[in-house]
Amino acid sequence: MTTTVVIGTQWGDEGKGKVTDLIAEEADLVVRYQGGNNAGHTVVVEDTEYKLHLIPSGVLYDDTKCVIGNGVVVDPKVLIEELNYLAEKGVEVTNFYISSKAHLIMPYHRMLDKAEEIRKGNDKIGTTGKGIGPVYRDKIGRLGIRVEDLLDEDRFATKVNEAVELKNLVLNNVYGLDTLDAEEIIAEYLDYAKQIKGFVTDTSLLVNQEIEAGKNVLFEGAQGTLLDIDHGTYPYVTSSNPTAGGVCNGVGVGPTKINNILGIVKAYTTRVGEGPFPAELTEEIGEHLRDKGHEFGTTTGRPRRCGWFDAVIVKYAARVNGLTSLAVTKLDVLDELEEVKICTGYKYQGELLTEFPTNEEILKECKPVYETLSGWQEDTSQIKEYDKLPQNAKKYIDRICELTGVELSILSVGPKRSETMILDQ
Ligand code: 2SA
Ligand code: GDP
Ligand code: MG
Repeated sequence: MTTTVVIGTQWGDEGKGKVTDLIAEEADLVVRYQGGNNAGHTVVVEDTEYKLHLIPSGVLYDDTKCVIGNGVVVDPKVLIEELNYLAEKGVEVTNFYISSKAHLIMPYHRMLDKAEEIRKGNDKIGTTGKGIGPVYRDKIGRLGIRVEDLLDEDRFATKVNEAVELKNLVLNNVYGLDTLDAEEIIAEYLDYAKQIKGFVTDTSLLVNQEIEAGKNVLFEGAQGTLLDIDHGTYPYVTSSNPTAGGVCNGVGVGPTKINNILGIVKAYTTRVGEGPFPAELTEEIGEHLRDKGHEFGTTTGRPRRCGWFDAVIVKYAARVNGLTSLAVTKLDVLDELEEVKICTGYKYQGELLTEFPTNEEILKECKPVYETLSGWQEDTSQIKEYDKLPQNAKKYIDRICELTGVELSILSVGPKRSETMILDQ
């Protein structure tokens, strides 16, 4: 039995979808534990690209069970659209389970997310507008509506009526928006209920039974460490815990059941949305990374901000997640550069910081301290064995591992399954 967590070590979009799909070949279960359809996980199989938002990236294997844990927030409209999208691509989703305790994204969550961002103006977070902050706020405030409520018509209607009464006051009085009709929402959602009720179960029981039976389980993180509500660059974060600790609460498994924590590391850094980013490159090289790496949001299409590899961040991710190994992705995107830089520390008011600061005001003022390495200027995308990599590419990867204190287990040089090297450990 092995349980592995796939964690984003930066600000998301490290290639978690690709790596999850790749190692899911050996998995019996792939489980999402946080976030919602703000996530965009891209999987490429042969020449077909799949963009997944809610359904775990194990879905492309026939026998793998896919689970949405209680820590995930579910927009049933999006879920049904995703099931239809997969069906159109010839993927039938059958081994699929949704926690009865997962919270539902309601229309007012999406509206409030967008309205709050507009109201914040220049101080906006840069959210995906999917209702993530407002739904988690209701969950913590004990006002949420869960998947299990959807399965009981009367209970659901009562909850929606109560919620809409309150939300309408805010939508109308604070944001000047039109009010919502509770009856319309109830009818719309009860229709979704018919389509998804067959998937709903006690997923904590299911996952624990599978672990007890010696099965291989993969926990697929969404977003990344620096977007974690507790450990990320608050307030420029998402509203869940993508870090490894989030697995236990978001699925209902104990920490003693978790074996490996695989940190997914992009060979450079990207961020989508607002907030501090010390190693950001705003000019030519940043644009080169964005073009060559196709760095545009998988969910929103927004251009991602790009920068050099930041070892301070990934060392921090190694600490807060207890990473056991690294999967470095997108090395091929750096192939053409004459030189590559690694941020090894920050200068803050004349002082050198080598640990990630906890305070946003400090981080905003941090200037990156770089170490420069020679580039390799060779195409790595067709290389299948680590030893065949150009010397300078190996030096770059070795330095990443040295600075972050974690060993490499996977190296990815392209979006496809075949463009990957799995190292002997
Ligand atoms: P939210 O919508 O409340 O979670 O936004 C809060 C912050 O979290 C960031 N965030 C993300 N960052 C990177 N990738 C994400 N998924 C999509 C992708 C994003 C997209 O795969 O490309 O398509 O734009 C993701 N989801 C949330 C977000 O940018 C805010 O900074
Ligand atoms: P996730 O949110 O962490 O799953 O990442 P996304 O799917 O949002 O973004 C990663 C993008 O990089 C996707 O378009 C992947 O197909 C692509 N990708 C993944 N690994 C590699 C790689 O090693 N090289 C290249 N060039 N692209 C990759
Ligand atoms: Mg993504």
